[in-house]
Amino acid sequence: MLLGTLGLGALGVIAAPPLQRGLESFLAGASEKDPTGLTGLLPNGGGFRYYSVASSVPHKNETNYRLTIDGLVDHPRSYTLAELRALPQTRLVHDVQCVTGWRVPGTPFEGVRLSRLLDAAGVRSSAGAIRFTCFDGTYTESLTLRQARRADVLVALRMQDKPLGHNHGGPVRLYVAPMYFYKSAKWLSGITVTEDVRPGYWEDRGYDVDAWVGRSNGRDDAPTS
Ligand SMILES: Nc1nc2c(c(=O)[nH]1)N[C@H]1C(S)=C(S)[C@@H](COP(=O)(O)O)O[C@H]1N2
Ligand SMILES: [Mo]
Repeated sequence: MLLGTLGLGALGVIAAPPLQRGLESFLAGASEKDPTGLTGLLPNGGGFRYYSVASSVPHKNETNYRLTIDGLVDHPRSYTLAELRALPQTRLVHDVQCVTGWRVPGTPFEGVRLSRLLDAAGVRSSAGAIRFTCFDGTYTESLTLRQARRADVLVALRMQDKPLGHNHGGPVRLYVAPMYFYKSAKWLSGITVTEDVRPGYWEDRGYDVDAWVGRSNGRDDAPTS
């Protein structure tokens, strides 16, 4: 059953060394692992762990990066990096919290409010959710439309007051401040407005679709609905 849900990216992960450990942790319950073995080796990790469910991810920059907004909108379009940079930027500082336990306090993220892009696209009344896709070709995420319109949800271009580097999902990642970090899809390339929530990559593997970080983390402004 579990193996039946394996995507190509996950196969890449368990095929990567150390194969035995990766396979064991996967079979132990589809938990996150260190797919590359790079954790702890990355300089300036600053408490972050590198995660990618895809074994290799293309690099994108000013010339070839595009973010597409489509689905249940009146004005589907795509943005270049320069176009995103030209929009008003919002800077937020919160703790980053991975659901596996590691945490990076007080991390600045900066970018365009997702609500601004949705308003510009003209979301249709039949819409209820957003599906996010990534140029790693594998990872997906989801939010309800109500969650997506929160002021603390960004299409992030900067982290720690620097342009978002490739390892952290640059040039553009989703940043969902009030939720566990798996909601913050790296290498963001598509925002599709849908009728209903379609669970994302880890959510298909057992993670909560509503991933509010608990009160123990000091952020208790999450609605309980
Ligand atoms: N595209 C993509 N986004 C992703 C992931 C991933 O594997 N692929 N992992 C998620 C998880 S579980 C975490 S904890 C963070 C890790 O972000 P970092 O690599 O910048 O530390 O990215 C999230 N977004
Ligand atoms: Mo995570």
